Amino acid sequence: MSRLVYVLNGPNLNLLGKRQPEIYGRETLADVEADCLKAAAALGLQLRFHQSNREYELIDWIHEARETAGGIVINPGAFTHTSIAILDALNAFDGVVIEVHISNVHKREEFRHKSYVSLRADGVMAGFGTQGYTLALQRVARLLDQKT
Ligand code: CA2
Repeated sequence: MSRLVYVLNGPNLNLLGKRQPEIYGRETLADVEADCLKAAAALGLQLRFHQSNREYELIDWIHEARETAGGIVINPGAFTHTSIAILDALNAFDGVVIEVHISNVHKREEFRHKSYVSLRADGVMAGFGTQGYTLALQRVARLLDQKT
């Protein structure tokens, strides 16, 4: 299976490190991308890293991944709790899917406890801060190794 992994980020994650550091930490999304690129190189993975505030763009990247990638790491932001369309797109993807949340959504408001994406995800990281992304990449690499 392909060792290309898409790391997808949903709405408002472009504000990472710029507001609400008490919840999301001080690292910016550019810092997260740099961490992911470093981790991917060490794990023998190739990476495509994207963020969008638009649901359809996330869906288009998931469709693109269907053709080329072995894994998707996705922090869908608030779409986690609302988007059946993103769930449907992920259900059409055959590779590994890991869902990431920087904060521990289970410690927060009730509406954040429900995730449509978890119905498809092979694993879920929540509350590990931005480190959750590189931990998710480790898991993708392990699962891809097991498939070879
Ligand atoms: O904990 C996470 O990673 C979330 O996916 C983040 C989403 C939230 O809606 C989910 O319930 C949990 C929100 C992303 C907003 O990101 C910001 C970052 C910095 C400042 C403001 C927003």
